Amino acid sequence: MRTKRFLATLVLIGICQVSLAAEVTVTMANWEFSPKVVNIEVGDTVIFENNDDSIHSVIFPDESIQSLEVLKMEKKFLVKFEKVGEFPFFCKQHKDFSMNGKVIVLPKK
Ligand SMILES: [Cu+2]
Repeated sequence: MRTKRFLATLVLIGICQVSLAAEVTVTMANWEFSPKVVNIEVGDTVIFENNDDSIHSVIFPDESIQSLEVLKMEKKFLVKFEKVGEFPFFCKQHKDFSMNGKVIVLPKK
């Protein structure tokens, strides 16, 4: 029974990967991004979610990627990635506290 369920899950994951663009959530808490490194494919969306008790920001030095100067508490910021590459980002308010991360966008399988 367990094995069957496991196999069914694998099949479902396989189907999702070929048909759907994914969404990955990066939370902001305790002045850290989590996860710090996000691996996605072209067309996927990263949702930055501020779960902290202070404001943050999401700044991509690469100007072709949309940044957000102020992300208020309990708010979300969505960025869809349309090209392959590595895109570092940081929080402007807390960059001196190593509040940063990176999105790695791979070609679609
Ligand atoms: Cu911050």
